[in-house]
Amino acid sequence: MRTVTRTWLRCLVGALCLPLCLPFVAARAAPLRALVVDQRGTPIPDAVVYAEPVDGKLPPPKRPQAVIDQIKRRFVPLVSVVRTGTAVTFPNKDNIEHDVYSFSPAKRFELHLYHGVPAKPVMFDKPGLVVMGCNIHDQMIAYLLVVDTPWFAKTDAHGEASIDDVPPHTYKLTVWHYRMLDPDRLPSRNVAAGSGGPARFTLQLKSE
Ligand SMILES: [Cu+2]
Repeated sequence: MRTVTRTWLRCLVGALCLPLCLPFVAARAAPLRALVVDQRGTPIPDAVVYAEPVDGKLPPPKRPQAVIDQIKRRFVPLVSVVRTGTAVTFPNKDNIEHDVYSFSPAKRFELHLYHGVPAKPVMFDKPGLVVMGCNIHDQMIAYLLVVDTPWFAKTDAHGEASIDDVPPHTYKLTVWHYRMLDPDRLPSRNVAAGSGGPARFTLQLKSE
């Protein structure tokens, strides 16, 4: 009798849990992929690809943080992408001082001559492009694209980017590169997550 009751209870629990679990199974994450080439068909590294859900539903931010180093009088990496509201730290790993600044409308700031890690990170609270330099070393430049989504990636040496673990949905995929001829008109396309092959984008680039 006890065994029968236990089996019956298990069935009941299973029947109750199944509908509760289904949404989680259905909401399994899928990748979004892109291939970015220039006007000659050459794959482009360091292009930013970001995905905004077409219904505008975004997960709440989790106090995102990022790091942009200064190594051998260069910013590393040259190109970064972060979600709006990200705190970025700028460690100086050289044994000379740097003075990091930006005049970009999305974020004006200056970290006066310093060594090591600045005490406070810089908060990037507006979307847009932030171009950074060093007041001492003119050749130093870095690009930070601030976007209103947590789903983004950069293309690798093969021009490929994969935005992993996005909930299954349709997204507006947008592409940006720091050498784009027309940065005011970013190419974009609606793509369903997990829909197979990469979305191909051709960018018109300035020569280096
Ligand atoms: Cu410098």
